[in-house]
Amino acid sequence: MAGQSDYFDKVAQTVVECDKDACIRTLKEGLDKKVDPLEILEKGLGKGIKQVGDDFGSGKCFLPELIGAADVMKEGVAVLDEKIKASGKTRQSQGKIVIGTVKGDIHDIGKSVVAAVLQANGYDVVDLGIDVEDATFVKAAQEHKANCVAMSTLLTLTIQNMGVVIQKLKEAGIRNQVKVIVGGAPVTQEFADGIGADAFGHDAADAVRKMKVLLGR
Ligand code: B1M
Repeated sequence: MAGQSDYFDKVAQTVVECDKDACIRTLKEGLDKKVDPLEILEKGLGKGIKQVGDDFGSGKCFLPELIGAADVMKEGVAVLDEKIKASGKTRQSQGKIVIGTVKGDIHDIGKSVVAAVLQANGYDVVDLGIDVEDATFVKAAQEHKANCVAMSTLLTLTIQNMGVVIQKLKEAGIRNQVKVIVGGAPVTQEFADGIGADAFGHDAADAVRKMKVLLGR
């Protein structure tokens, strides 16, 4: 598609303006022209929501705008999600992952993107949702015989809950049976090392790269 960067800017602008109809219309235009859905997500929708987040952080916009933009982003992700999942070529399962946003945190867009991209890459993904209790991660890992527990958070306030889950996995005696990967805006490699996680994913594509190394497949 000619002028892809203009196209991504146009997608981003629909999020900034909280214009759901324009967003869906613009996404469909791109998909019809075979623009990569993951690129639309990261360079278009992602850019728009980041702009709104920065404006919110600096007091240029307020919670209603943040909520409105997040709604548009979610609708947009749902349109792209199907295409991203369908792009998975692998049939044989590469492993089972339970994923969720940790207790106290209701941000679900990034976690859902990571889940969709892992699924597209052949992993069986059990999405526990948002505000997930520590014990729920442990129970789900046991019930689903998961190979990996994946945790997301966007809040500095809740980041420590990732370490708590790792502690609970140890107490349940299953820490050596499951790998742990963590990610989300405030999470760093240093933090992941500090709490004893096996890996840190910078973004969805990085999460897949790390997962391949972790599960050796
Ligand atoms: Co909130 N919010 N928010 N928010 N929000 C942030 C995170 C914030 C940085 C905004 C700001 O102040 N500039 C700030 C956090 C500050 C901090 O703690 N450091 C913040 C705040 C303060 C809050 C509230 C407390 C606001 C309030 O109520 N006063 C509140 C939280 C309530 C709670 O959770 N208890 C709140 C609420 C909300 C909304 C509900 C309005 C909405 C979320 C809607 C939803 O998710 N359904 C929202 C949004 C949209 C944002 C921003 C603008 C965007 C987040 C997003 O969806 N990004 C965000 C600012 C920002 O990020 N610039 C902000 C797009 C998404 C694709 O990216 O989630 O980063 P992201 O995921 C990426 C990577 O991080 C990574 O891969 C993903 C794909 O590339 N990744 C992983 C994520 N998880 C991973 C896991 C992995 C690997 C990679 O392995 C397991």
